Amino acid sequence: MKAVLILGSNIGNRRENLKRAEKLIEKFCGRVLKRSSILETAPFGVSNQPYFLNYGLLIETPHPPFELLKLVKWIERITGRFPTYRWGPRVVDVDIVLYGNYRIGTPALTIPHKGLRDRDFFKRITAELLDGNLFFNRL
Ligand code: PH2
Ligand code: MG
Ligand code: MG
Repeated sequence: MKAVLILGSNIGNRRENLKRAEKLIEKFCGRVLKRSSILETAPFGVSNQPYFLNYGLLIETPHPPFELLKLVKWIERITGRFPTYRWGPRVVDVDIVLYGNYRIGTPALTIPHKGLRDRDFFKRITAELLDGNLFFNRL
C-alpha cells in the first residue's frame, strides 16, 4: 500500500536526525518512492520552541496501518526521541498522514492525519508528493 509520512525535527542537528530516520524508514517500513522538499516551519501548537524542519515521504509499504505505526514509533525512539509534552520539541517525529484511501479514527491513530486540515505545511508537503492532490485518487 502507498502511504504518506511527514517527518519533523526541532532539536539538535535537524537534518542529520531526519536523514537517520529516513534510512530506518527505508530499511524497515518500505521503499521510498518520492521525497518532498524540506521546509523550515514555525512551531505549531506551542510557539515558544525552535523552528522545525519538515518534509514528507511517499512510500510503498507491506505493513498494515497499526504495524506501520508501531514501526515509526520505534524509529522515533531509536533516533533519540525522548518524551516531552503534546506539541512539544522533538528529535524526530514521524506522522502517518495517509494510508491508501483508508479512514481510521482511533485514539492511537487517525488517518487522514488531522494536520492535513489545520497545518499548512502538511497540505503543501502532501500536495507536492501527490502531484497537487491532497488525497490518493479514488479508483
Ligand atoms: N510537530 C508537532 C508540534 N508542532 N510544528 C511544526 N512546525 N512542525 C511539526 O512537525 C510539529 C509542530 C508535534 O508533532
Ligand atoms: Mg507531528
Ligand atoms: Mg507524531
